[in-house]
Amino acid sequence: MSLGGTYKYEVSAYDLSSNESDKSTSVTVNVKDQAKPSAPANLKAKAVSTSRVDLSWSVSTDNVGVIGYRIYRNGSLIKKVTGNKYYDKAVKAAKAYSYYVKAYDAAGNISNRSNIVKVTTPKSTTGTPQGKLGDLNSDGKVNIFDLSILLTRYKTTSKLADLNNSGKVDIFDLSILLSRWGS
Ligand SMILES: [Ca+2]
Ligand SMILES: [Ca+2]
Ligand SMILES: [Ca+2]
Repeated sequence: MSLGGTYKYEVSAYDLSSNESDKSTSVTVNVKDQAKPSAPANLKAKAVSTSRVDLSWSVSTDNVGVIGYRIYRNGSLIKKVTGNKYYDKAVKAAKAYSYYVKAYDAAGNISNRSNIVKVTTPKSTTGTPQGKLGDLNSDGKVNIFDLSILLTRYKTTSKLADLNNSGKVDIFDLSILLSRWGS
């Protein structure tokens, strides 16, 4: 018997002439669900940003019913969920992570683990200038137009042309722009 639940048994006896006896008093037996769910399959992980990995998998089956899933990151349980997806927002940029998932039922039986997936989050772009250094008009190239913009801001505190973040636009910024000329 693999199904968990409560079962009631009664016993009666027959003789050779098929006379049936009175039934015995009934006996009720609680059978604990001891069958674990199937392992979740097709686990997929995708790093959608520097701080988020999206997980999804195929649902497990169980003789009684799957209650939820346990999610493991780098071998440690990080979360229990009821559905078959999870967005891990506690990851850091430029790090490698491995994940697997296990299903569990109401009786506390835990499945074997799913396939293991490995994912690396992208590098953080925080703190670096948007676009190409020296491309002040953001047209994809460093050329005369950017030089013109820099020169109109020369000796000012314009952040746009202060390529080395020194607080003012001067010969050093001009030098950086010229070194990137044509790129
Ligand atoms: Ca079960
Ligand atoms: Ca430009
Ligand atoms: Ca500067």
